[in-house]
Amino acid sequence: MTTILITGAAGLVGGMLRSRLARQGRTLRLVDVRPITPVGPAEACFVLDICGVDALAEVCDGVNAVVHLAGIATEGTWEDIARVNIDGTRAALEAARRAAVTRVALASSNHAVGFHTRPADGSDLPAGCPHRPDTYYGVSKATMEALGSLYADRYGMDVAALRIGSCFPEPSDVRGLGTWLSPDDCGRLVEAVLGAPAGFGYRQVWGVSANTRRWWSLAEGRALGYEPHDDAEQFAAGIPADLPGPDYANDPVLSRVGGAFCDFPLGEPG
Ligand code: 15L
Repeated sequence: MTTILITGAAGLVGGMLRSRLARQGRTLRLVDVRPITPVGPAEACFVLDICGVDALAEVCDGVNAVVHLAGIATEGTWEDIARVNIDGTRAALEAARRAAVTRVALASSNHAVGFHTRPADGSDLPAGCPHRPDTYYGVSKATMEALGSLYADRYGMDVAALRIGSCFPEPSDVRGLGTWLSPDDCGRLVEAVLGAPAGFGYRQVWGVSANTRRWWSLAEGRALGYEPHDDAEQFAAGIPADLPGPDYANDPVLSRVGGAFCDFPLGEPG
């Protein structure tokens, strides 16, 4: 893959991915509403509204894959979420299609399925579990997945929806010890999607590291070639709330996929 377009490249995950997707002979096209400076020698920045399909399709010309990260990253008003996250995802997929780009990675979120709880038998929650969004934000990610499935079925595109957990430099709380996606594993996951053999259609995978306390399945990611290396447990000693021992079955934050998002007031920007 020699030319990759990243939408929302000025955001947190975009910033972590740029260096991790850099390869000899590869160019990154960085799209955002905010200008990005500085850019590297193998990067080009395009300041665009994510809902502008025509301009986006022009920037997609000659691209091998789109990594769609653009969007509001937490709860917001319905109007904002609908425009930026839902219209924006439709625009990214439609622009890719018009430019004959056949591979797209979508930054979905655990909040598309936030009301699922830990399986009582201790098994991993599959990435194919039905939508149970916890917020308007979660609805936008469920819709993102539906749009990805639509474009894969209609146009034969390969679209992977990455149900990202907590992608930060380090986990910050007990929940994060299970839900963390390390920046390096995030790079590995996207690279796996870019390198998977053509024709995989639509896939949903969890974006999570090989955490000791993980309870989301890695099977679907591994089937695409993702092999995580990191484990949040290395940070456990620095997380004080880990004492005297978390109640994973009953604590409302720890027992549900979406944690505290399940109790966020709907439509109130976080
Ligand atoms: C998300 O989808 C958010 O974008 C991120 O900020 C975190 O809150 C994360 O989920 C999480 O669940 O930890």
